[in-house]
Amino acid sequence: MEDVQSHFDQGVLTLTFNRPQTLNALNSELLNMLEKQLKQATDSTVRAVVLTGAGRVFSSGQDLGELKGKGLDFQVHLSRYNRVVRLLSTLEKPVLASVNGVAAGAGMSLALASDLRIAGASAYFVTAFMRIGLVPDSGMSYTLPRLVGEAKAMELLMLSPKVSAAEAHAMGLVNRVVPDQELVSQTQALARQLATGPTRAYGLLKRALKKSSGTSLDEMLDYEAILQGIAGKTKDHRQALQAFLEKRAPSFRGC
Ligand code: T3D
Repeated sequence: MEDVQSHFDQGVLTLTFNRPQTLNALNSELLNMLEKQLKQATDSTVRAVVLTGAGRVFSSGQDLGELKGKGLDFQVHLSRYNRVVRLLSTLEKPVLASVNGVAAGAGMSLALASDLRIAGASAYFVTAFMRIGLVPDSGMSYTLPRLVGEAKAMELLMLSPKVSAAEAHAMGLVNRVVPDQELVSQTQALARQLATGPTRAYGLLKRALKKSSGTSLDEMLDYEAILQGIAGKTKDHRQALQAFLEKRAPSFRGC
């Protein structure tokens, strides 16, 4: 069985971490495969990506057996995570993390590097790094404070508490919490909604929000104008405008 299962349907590419015997712990092979799948997700037929986990959890984070067993070179190993996180962040289409069970350590990092998070009601998050004497990596020291604020991020990273789906929702860590038995159907419904949206504009939106966190309003106004110049030339924009004027629903094609 593949460490990352891939399923494509109606514009939605679903990538499922598939090492359930270790609670989908992330090892080198899985990360290499994930990187390959995410590169393929740049294909224009893919208009939304879902990340999820097989079995009872999303991911337990770094495979601790691999960490101990092989005496991994941290720099080499982290570069695998970093390539994956950069791909998630720069992929110009929506990425949705569907969190079942638990997202721990670098598993949580991958959920946070996604654009939206939907969680089952019994799911929980645990930063986990400090529990094994490591600092946050795979982007978590960047994404977590931006989602929940610096004080809360410090608490979650220092103390590594279990954060329930409801708590995660209240602090802005997840966008939606749904009954466990509806997680798959509601994830796919949301992903299909995104896959029928204005893909180019979503990609530009990602660029805008990424840039906004490290820039001034003045610079952002100029950058918005550049992005709008691109969005304004898309077929999706032109037909949506026409649809509005004709009082009908737009039909986006992602170009
Ligand atoms: O190079 C680098 O930079 C390293 C990068 C590090 C980034 C990180 O991700 S650091 C954080 C690593 N993750 C953890 O520390 C979490 C470890 N796991 C847990 O704390 C717990 O397993 C969970 C809270 C996730 C779930 O608990 P529970 O009670 O539901 O399950 P369990 O019984 O603990 O685990 C079930 C099995 O999965 C068990 O194996 P067994 O006994 O049935 O054969 C357990 O050993 C295995 N497992 C769970 N997590 C991992 C794992 N095996 C390998 N790696 C894991 N991360």
